[in-house]
Amino acid sequence: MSDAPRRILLDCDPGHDDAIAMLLAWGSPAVDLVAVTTVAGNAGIENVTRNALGVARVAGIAGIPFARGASRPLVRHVELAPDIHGDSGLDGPALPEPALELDPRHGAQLIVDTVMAADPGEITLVPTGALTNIALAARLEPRIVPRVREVVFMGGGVGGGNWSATSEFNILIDPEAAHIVVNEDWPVTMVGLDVTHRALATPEVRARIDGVGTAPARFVGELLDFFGVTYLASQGFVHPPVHDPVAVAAVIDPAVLELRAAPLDVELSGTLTLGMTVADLRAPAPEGHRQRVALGIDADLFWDHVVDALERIGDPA
Ligand code: PIR
Ligand code: CA
Repeated sequence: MSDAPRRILLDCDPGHDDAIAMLLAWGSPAVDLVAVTTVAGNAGIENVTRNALGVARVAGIAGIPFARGASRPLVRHVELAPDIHGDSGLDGPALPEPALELDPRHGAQLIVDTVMAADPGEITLVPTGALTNIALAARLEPRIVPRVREVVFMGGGVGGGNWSATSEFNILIDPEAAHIVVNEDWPVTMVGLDVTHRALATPEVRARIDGVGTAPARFVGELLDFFGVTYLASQGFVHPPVHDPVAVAAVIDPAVLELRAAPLDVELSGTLTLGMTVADLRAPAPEGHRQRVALGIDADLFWDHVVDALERIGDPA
C-alpha cells in the first residue's frame, strides 16, 4: 500500500454493490473519496442519485460533492436491471432521507472540474456503472485525459458476460461510452467478471460483516440478503458476487488483484458480441502498455479491506 491516500472519484449507479463500493471508499484509509457522480444503469438516474445520497447518510459521508450524471447512454436507449436490484435500484434495506444537497453541476462537469482543479496525476476515476459520464467528461474537456492518474472501472471481462453470452452489463448498456474510455490515452484497468465473480459474499463473509455490529454493517448485511435472493433467482449463484467494491479495492491495495497489461478494446459492431471486451492475451504487451486487465483475485484480502472499512466507519452520528 502506498503512503499518501489515493484520491478517487466514484462514478456509480447504486445499486447494491455500488453502495458497498461507496462504503469501502469512504472507510478505507488508503483512498480519499473526493466526489461521487451517478449514472443511469441499475435504475433510472433519479433513483440511483437518491440512492447514492441515502447511502451517504448511512455511512456518514459528508463534505464532498455528489452530482447527478447522465440519464441515458450515449447512443442506445436506457436499459435497467430491476431483476437484480429491484425497482428502486436498491431494494431491501430502508434508506434514510438524504442529508446532503446535490451539487448543481452535471456529473460529467463535476468530473472535469475535479480533475482540472487537482494536480496532474492526482485523481483516479473509479466507474462502477455504465461509462457514459466518463466518456462525456473526456469529450467535454479533453485536457482531463493526460491529467487523470488512472481509470479503474468495474465492467467487462475476458471470459464471458452476464448480460449477454459475451458481454457484461456496464459495458453492454453503453458500449460506445466504454469504447471511448478504453481508447482514450490514459492508463485504464478493467476489473471484470473474471475477478468479481470470485468476490462472493459467502456465509463466512456474512458472519464477519455481522460481527462488526454497527448500523452501516447491518445495512451491508441487508443489501447482501436482497442481492443473494435475486442473484440466486436470476443467475443461479448460491452466494452473490459483489462486483463494484473490487474496483475500489484494486486502488486500495495492489495485492488484491493480479493484473496483466494487454491490448483491450470494446466490440461495437458484432451481431452476437456487441459490448464484448476483447483483450489480446496472446503475448506479453509492450513495455509500458497503458491498458491492464484483472485476471486473478485474493478474495480473502478483498474482504479484509471491506470489513476493515466498515470497522473504521463505525456508527456515524
Ligand atoms: C450486477 C449489475 C447489473 C446486472 C447484474 N446481473 C448484476 C451491476 C452491478 O452494479 C455492477 O456494477 C455490474 N452492473 C455488474 O455487471
Ligand atoms: Ca454498478
